[in-house]
Amino acid sequence: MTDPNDGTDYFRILSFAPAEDFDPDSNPLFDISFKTFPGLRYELEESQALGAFTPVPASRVTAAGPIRETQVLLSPGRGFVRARRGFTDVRWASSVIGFSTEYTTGAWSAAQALGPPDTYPSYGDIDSAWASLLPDDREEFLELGFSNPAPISAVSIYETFAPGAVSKVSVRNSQTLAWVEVWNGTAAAAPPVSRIFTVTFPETSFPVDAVRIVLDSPAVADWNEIDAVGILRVSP
Ligand SMILES: [Ca+2]
Ligand SMILES: [Ca+2]
Repeated sequence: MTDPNDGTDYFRILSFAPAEDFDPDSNPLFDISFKTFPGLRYELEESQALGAFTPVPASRVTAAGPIRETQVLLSPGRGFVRARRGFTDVRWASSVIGFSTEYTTGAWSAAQALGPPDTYPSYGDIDSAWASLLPDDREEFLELGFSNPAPISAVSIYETFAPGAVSKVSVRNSQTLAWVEVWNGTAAAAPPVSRIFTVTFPETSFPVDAVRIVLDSPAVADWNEIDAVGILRVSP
């Protein structure tokens, strides 16, 4: 997991080297490996000298996977390449559709999971995050709506107290209102710090207007609190 709010931690060039058949004039081909947060857009730029970079045409860049093994073919005579980061939009939940329980209708209510994070990166039993009524009573769930339905490929869950209980994530097709499970896993207590738990999956073929998060609350002691939920589209 990587933290999109931490500017030092989500875009790392792991290696950068001329490709095997590199030639500065006839084949200025570089192998680049870097790691990005899902949803992060990156652009490669080239220049003849440091200072005047122009974008490398997308047709000359290949990339795959969360750790991207990229090959970039520079224009002849261009000796420098750099990567620039940018975001796809993270969209925050805008309405509560349903929930299993909530601690109160105000503090720790389901509505506390709407909008951008306002608890994270703080950690603790803080009332600006959703908490269930009881700490370890039952399987809990939260259903949140998003405006402007669009295909997505990642859901980021901001867990700000007793993380690790998420056991299932589903998304809703805005056209059919059918729920589709996109991730499941085994709940297990995570270290007691706030975290952004991001699940990624192949981009949906349909626009998404809601996310359902299931928590195996009994499996992770204490209130498993969620501050915010974002949806993203991996790029490019
Ligand atoms: Ca619990
Ligand atoms: Ca919140």
